[in-house]
Amino acid sequence: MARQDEQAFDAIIVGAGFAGMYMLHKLRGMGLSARVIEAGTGVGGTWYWNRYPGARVDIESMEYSFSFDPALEREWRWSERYAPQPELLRYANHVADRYDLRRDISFETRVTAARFDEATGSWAVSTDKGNTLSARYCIMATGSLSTPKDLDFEGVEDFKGTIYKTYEWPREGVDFTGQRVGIIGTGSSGIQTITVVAEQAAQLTVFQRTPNYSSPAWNGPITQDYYADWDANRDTYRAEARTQPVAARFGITEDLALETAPEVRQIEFERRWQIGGIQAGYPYVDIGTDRTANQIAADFFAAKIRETVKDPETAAMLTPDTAVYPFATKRICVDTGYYDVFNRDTVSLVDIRKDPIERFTPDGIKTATRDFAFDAIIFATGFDAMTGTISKIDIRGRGGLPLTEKWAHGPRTYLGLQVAGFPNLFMITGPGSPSVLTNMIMSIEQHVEFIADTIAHMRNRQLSVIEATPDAEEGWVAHVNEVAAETLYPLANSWYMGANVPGKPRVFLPYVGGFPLYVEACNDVVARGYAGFAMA
Ligand code: NA7
Repeated sequence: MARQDEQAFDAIIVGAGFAGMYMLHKLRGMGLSARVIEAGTGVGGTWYWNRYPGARVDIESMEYSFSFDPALEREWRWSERYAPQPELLRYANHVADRYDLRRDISFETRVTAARFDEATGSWAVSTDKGNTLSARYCIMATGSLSTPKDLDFEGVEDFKGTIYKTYEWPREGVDFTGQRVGIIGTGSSGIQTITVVAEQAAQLTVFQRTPNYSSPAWNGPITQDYYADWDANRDTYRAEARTQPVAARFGITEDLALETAPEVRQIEFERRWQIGGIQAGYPYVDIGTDRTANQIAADFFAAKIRETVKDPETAAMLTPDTAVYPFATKRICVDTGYYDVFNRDTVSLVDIRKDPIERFTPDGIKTATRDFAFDAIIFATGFDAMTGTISKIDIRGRGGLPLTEKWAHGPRTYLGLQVAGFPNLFMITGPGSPSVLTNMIMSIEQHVEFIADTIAHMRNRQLSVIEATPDAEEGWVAHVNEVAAETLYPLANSWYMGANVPGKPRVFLPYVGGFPLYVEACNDVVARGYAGFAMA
């Protein structure tokens, strides 16, 4: 009997990254029992798994930290403007310690299935340890980029050297000194890895399928003055972040590139480049919606690449083609000396659209025209984003309907929080919410607080089942698509579109309306008595 009681909770939370940790803290504060199930041996999610060299956050550290507790914010001091992965992991551990979270987290346990029991209105959650827990609420805090893509190259197993994956990097680190290294992938993970490995390797060969836009981080230590300013203006800065589409202080205005004189534009682009980071790509709103405005931004970035990379042919290869994807329709990377790396004699770039990888060999990689010999090959090939992890769990809703079946043509959600037919199941930063287009920490906080408030609302009214209505879901999906169609985003074969995973439906996954509009929509739903949710 006692054992059974131990297995029944108010909520099961899947994942102990920032979302899962804050959700646990919040529910506990309401006097609810919750258990977090986490596959890793520790907390931290993304920052637990992605330990590759050079891994760091691309939103400024102070903004990429919890705002829910000003005391936590005051006592934690980041060392760098863009914190490196080990420090982000220390922060995650600090949060776990500070709020004594670990006692309610089961580590090294993976959730394999979750079934809704219509008779009891609760979820049965099974794990790879062979046990099944039951809970009123099942909350997916599974992260947006947490399932790596399959390695789709022939002959990988033949390679006699060592294969590394950015998302499963050895904890002890790797020293590439004297080695011949190949790397596949030039997204954010690849770019960050390349800049560090280039300093060690005897030879580094970068296999690029699609070049990315990258802006300089101008990373460096955070000064005492910075902290004095932040401490004095903290409330203003946090409030300002919430007014921005990306939920970070990017200084995004309503200005249009097409209505601004070229010389004024140039000054503004240059000013932003000198500040650095993702915001460098967002001086004008029409860059995201108008081809001509978009090209202006692309041209500015292209000129920066040409200025930095000495070999014109390499510079051209590193420059994205807006006919392939418009500027910033793939997430802009933030780097420390990326383009400069290609001025080293020891670094070379292979355009695998022109010279495709045919297969891996015992010695390395064979492309259509060349054989490369390597001691190590690094995969930085990305993730089955936003739906990959949720879809790997056998989730069944009303009538035993599998979520994967419901989502066969792409995810359908209400507000990115719930799915019709799957009562009491919540997603934190799920598909259909701003999530990956924003400062994740802010979006996580907003979702956790929405879910907690919703559960409190239900408890106060002695309600125990909440479910998005099919109409509300239909309306939200249509709205998500409409807003995306007004932008250039759908033109790119990006992971936002599911286009990086063969066979995945081509649907724009996040909500591009921006954080403030989204928050307004959520607040409006609450003000209208949780419109679009059926409660019983
Ligand atoms: P990304 O951004 O998806 O980058 C993956 C990279 O790997 C990208 O350059 C891909 O080229 C390349 N790739 C993927 N599959 C292949 C194959 N089969 N052959 C050659 N090249 C391939 O993932 P990241 O981990 O770098 O970053 C994800 C997010 O994390 C990032 O946006 C930040 O938000 C943090 P492609 O562009 O598909 O042609």
